[in-house]
Amino acid sequence: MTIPQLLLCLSLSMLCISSKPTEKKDRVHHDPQLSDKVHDDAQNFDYDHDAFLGADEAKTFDQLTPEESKERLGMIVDKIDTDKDGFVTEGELKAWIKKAQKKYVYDSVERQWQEFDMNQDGFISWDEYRNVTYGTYLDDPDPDDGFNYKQMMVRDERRFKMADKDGDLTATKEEFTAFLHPEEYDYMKDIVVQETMEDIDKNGDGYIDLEEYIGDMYSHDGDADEPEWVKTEREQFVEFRDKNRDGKMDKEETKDWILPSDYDHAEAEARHLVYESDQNKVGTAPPLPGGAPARMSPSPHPAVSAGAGPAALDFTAQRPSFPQR
Ligand SMILES: *[C@@H]1O[C@H](CO)[C@@H](O)[C@H](O)[C@H]1NC(C)=O
Ligand SMILES: [Ca+2]
Ligand SMILES: [Ca+2]
Ligand SMILES: [Ca+2]
Ligand SMILES: [Ca+2]
Repeated sequence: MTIPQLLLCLSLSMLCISSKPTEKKDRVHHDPQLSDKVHDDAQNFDYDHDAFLGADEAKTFDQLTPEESKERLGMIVDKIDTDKDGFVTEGELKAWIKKAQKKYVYDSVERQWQEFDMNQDGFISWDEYRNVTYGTYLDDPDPDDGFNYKQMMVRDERRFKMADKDGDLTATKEEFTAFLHPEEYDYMKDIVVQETMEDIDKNGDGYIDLEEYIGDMYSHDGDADEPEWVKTEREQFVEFRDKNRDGKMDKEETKDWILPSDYDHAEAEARHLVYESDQNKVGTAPPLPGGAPARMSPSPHPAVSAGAGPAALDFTAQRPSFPQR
């Protein structure tokens, strides 16, 4: 998918949302955006900067003097160049951008970590998590606030055990991240699908039929006529969700729906930045024969000195190499 196609998709999906009279539950897990800015290098490089640094970090760059941002960038380029050969490859760039993209995931785990690691040993045991989350319920197993804590706890325990790769009932930071953000981990995808199916499959037959699918996103509330978007969803179910046309969604079909293999923003952006740096023909090693990876920014940090590297990575000017319009 090209960027214009992507933008078209995005604006179409906005149209859908704004035309919905009732709130629709979104079951689909999307990759987080690299930036909420428009990607148009003819205007500015805000998108590239957000992608490269993460939006928060990019914001702090706006407040730095050119000298300060050069110094900061120098340190960052060092970190991107993981094998320390003085070149930043497309692969290294992609890994870096992915990390920036997932930053909100790691931030949310950091925020919650202290709360659960009661004995501060650097791990979160299932007992710790259960006590913190369900302590009040365990003390008084019969609260009348309408929540089924028992069911929630059983579900959490199942997910915790799935995230706990080595089965010691204790989560490392990585395992706890998989527990809190299972959609980010391949080995957790089955449980994401399972939990979603359990939510929607009201008759418990292990499948999602058309009425269950619609019932999850729309409640009639006595309305005689269904809104247009619900009719569209019915068509979606028949045309796209129920691939083998047996009238219901099985595990695989549900997985395709809620965990679509999205357009890889990180890979596209890495390629774009490398291409951008090749266009400038400054400080770029010629591509090696035999399909060696495209490289950019030979050592020490030419990308950092204003005007001498890929323009998209020049943080020292607002609109680096493009003529003012
Ligand atoms: C959890 O709470 C129970 C009951 O209060 C207590 O006996 C147990 O030691 C607690 N476990 C942890 C890991 O804090
Ligand atoms: Ca602990
Ligand atoms: Ca473990
Ligand atoms: Ca069912
Ligand atoms: Ca089917």
